[in-house]
Amino acid sequence: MGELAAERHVKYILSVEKKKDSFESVVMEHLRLNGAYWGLTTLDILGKLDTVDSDEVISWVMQCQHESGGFAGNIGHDPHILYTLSAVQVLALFNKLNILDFDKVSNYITGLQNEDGSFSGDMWGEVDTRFSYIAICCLSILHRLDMINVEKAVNYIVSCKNLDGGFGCTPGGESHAGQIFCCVGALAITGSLHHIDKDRLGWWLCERQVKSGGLNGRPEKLPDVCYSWWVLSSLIIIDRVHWINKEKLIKYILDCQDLENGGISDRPDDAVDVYHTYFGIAGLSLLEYPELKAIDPAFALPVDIVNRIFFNR
Ligand code: GRG
Repeated sequence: MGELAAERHVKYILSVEKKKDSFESVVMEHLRLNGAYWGLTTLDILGKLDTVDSDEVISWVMQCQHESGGFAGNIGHDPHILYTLSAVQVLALFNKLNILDFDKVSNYITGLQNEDGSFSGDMWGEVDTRFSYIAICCLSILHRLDMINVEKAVNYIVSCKNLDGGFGCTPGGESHAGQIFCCVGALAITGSLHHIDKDRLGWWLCERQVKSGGLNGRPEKLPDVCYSWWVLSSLIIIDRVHWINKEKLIKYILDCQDLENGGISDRPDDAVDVYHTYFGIAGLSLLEYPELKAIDPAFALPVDIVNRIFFNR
């Protein structure tokens, strides 16, 4: 089996940040804060976060904050709950949460909870269990979970559970591994895992492994490296990770590396990007691949950062 080309991946991540006119940078312009979270967390898992200028990053992150308290994907764009979590995660990586006005950010998130317990992503109202996870994760990091109606939030997530044991975007929505991560993560953070039928969900999740060793996100779909995160983190949280073949998955992720220029793609020989590089390396960390920092499956941040947030205030 090949090895993880860690140094090349570090170079790749740093090069994307520098090439602001590249295709990848241009298409990522409006969601740059998500990209920053993916890239910087990858560097931290690889033990190389100190290769970036933290002051520069932090000053840019703070310029993405809107007067409502929410963060936009880039300077001058509209705020959204998606980028608000990324901003909080990036500041947490650099141990700089203290520069945030916790109440202001939390008020923005609290204002997005709907009467039925669900969350909208922004003022335009789209509802999705992704936003429930983000609200719960973000408020928990800010120690402000008590500002929302947690019971209603949990009941809404449970109403998105399907007969196959999985979860969808909204009630009745098809089970999808990405939404399952969001629902399982949110239930873990709120201490509500008893709502999950672990054997039934574990069975559905382990059936995501295909012949090549890679994982897909739902039946009959192609494998994609990013599901190494969405599926594995869920399996770990419900204590069923031993139901998949770890060796084969490690091999699949390593086969998706660009060994010349660094970076990881969705499938072998496809073009690499920061998103798949992050979820490939985060997946390897969940698989306890050597020399990688451990990552927390519910908060999607390195375990040492999560410990600093919750035990070292
Ligand atoms: C902090 C890690 C972290 C996440 C924040 C945004 C979010 C919360 C979670 C997103 C979860 C999600 C829905 C992931 C799936 C993304 C994806 C690859 C969607 C592709 O869907 P299709 O239908 O692909 O294009 P398939 O693989 O089903 O063919």
